[in-house]
Amino acid sequence: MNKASKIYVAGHRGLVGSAIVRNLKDKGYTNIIGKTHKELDLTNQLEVRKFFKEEKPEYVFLAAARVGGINANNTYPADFIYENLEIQNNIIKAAHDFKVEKLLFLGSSCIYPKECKQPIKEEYLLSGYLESTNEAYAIAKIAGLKMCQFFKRQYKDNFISCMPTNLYGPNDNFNLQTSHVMPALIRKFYEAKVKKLPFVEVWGTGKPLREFLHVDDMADACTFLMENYEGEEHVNIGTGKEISISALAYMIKDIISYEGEVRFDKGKPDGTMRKLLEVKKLEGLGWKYKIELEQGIKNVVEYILKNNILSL
Ligand code: GFB
Repeated sequence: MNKASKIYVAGHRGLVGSAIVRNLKDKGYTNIIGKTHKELDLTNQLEVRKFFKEEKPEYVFLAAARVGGINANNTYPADFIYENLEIQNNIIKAAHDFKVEKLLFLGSSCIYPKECKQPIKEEYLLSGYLESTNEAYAIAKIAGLKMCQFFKRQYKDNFISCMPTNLYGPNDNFNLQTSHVMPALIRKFYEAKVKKLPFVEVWGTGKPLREFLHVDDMADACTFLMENYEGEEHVNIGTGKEISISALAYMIKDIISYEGEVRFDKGKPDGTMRKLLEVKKLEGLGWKYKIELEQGIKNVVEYILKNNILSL
């Protein structure tokens, strides 16, 4: 990839895609293209083919996806499997037909089995049953990474995949019904502080462990892989560190200086109890995360206040 290469970031306005665009610009890449959902419906095969034929991108970051937290995944499994398969099938096949130099497909750590040995090595994929709350999304993502592998194997396409852990950062979804835990808890604690509410409700038992990576680190790893990795196997992206949902809640409570109570709603699902990625492969290639969790959360809080994201 050289600095003038034409790079298409699919999903350039989302949490992940927007971070990749920022990272590419910071590194001096000048020819980055993106299309909004209105301009290009990625579930429409004809539109996607027309776009690739006309624009002829040389590099593709496939960061467009239907995503959401545990509740959204659990409530809309048909939409999650269908839309994600459509988006990735259309882009990967068009990238093949219109001779894209290299493509990076982004998945998620939920592709691994529910009862997986920890920390999770890349090779543990498909070694057991999936977590039911996000099975639809995980199956679509597994299909995407396998598709990249098989196009590489059969046609020698330079298509690679990475599997980031739970992400957070600017441009996240702060809708409490569909978001992931990090933006949800930041919103809940902030609202509770402003509205002087007596308690904040945290879903589940608080016992599940999660690994969180700031999206700017993830984007840096994606550019790094695009520049340096050509293997058939996908690569985990994470910190190698985990925290319980309960400890995360108290960390956010402290950062926001909320004085009320924390309550756990055990009627809500915990999801998988643990999904810590092993990141030795990525570290062996020469990349490591930089942003520590507490600092990353402070950055997000600053960002929402500065941009009035929650508009309370
Ligand atoms: O981030 P999250 O929605 O998704 O939830 P997953 C993580 C944990 O936080 C679960 C708990 O144990 C939730 O029950 N939690 C506590 C909350 N309070 C809240 C809250 O207010 N909102 C939310 N959303 N959670 C997703 C998958 O799994 O992770 C996707 O569904 C994807 O497929 C993504 O892989 C990265 O970590 O459980």
